Amino acid sequence: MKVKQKTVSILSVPFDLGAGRKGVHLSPNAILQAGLEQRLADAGVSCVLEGEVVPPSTGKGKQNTADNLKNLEEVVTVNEKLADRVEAVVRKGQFPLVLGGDHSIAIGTLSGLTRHYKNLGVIWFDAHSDLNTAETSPSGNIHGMSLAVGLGMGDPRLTKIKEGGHPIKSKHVVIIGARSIDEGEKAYINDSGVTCFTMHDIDQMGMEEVIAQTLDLLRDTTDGIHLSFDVDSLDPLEAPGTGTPVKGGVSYREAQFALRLLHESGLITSAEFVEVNPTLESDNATAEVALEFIASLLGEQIL
Ligand code: Z70
Ligand code: MN
Ligand code: MN
Ligand code: MN
Repeated sequence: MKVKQKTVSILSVPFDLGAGRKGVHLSPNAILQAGLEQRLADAGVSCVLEGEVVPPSTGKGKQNTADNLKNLEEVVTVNEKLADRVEAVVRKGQFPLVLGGDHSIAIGTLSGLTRHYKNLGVIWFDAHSDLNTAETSPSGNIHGMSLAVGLGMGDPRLTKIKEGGHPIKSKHVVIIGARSIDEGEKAYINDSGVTCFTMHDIDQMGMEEVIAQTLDLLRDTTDGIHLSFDVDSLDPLEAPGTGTPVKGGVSYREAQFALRLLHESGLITSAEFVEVNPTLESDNATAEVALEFIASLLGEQIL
């Protein structure tokens, strides 16, 4: 049976001030120029372009580095705007598809979603766990803190964006693909009830079982599931255009399999794709990989 799909609303967030390297702001256009709209149309998915969440002008920045929160003001501003936009899309009954930008924009996406979903599940594909706070972060880059903020931890100027939203519970968060986890993050994962399938777990269990266990955990306990997909979860040999590559990642095929299984589950209610940096490669390969995954998640069939 073919279930009528929701209209997909595409929000572009050309923002890179949460990351340590410039260039990831070019990602939304790179993915759109790779042919996203046409691909979705061909797959029978109706979509609307919601345009850009315009980030504040760059240039100031760095003045908050004393708090180990780089570009804090800009991160707060863009995420407040994004949260309102995501909330509006959900209220219209549409499926928010957010194109980052660096992963700090998950702060706004999660904030907007939790104003609607009372028990949001989160699947976080990433080489990292993004569970730092200013106290534990080795870099001060807020893209390494966004999942922590989603869970209510960190500087109040960041966590207040979620005010009015229902708290995300740690037992409803599943990280997949992690292989670079800082000491403070390890302590949190071990104490908190967050589920983390590391690369070792994927090697041992296989991606099919990882996704099955993820969905078993979230299916009956959540009222919506957000997929936050950081392309650095992939092996850098297959997705080199990203700012913080870590070797030994998820293969293209494993990720495709995962995204098709997530589509088949019918449980995913929103998604974001982040950390494609077109300046770090001469072709558009990593944006094209992101496009393939978006198409699979939204139901494109091989045959
Ligand atoms: C490190 C930090 C990170 C993405 C790098 C790295 C975090 N744990 N996230 N690239 N996407 O600085 O917090
Ligand atoms: Mn608001
Ligand atoms: Mn990330
Ligand atoms: Mn990452």
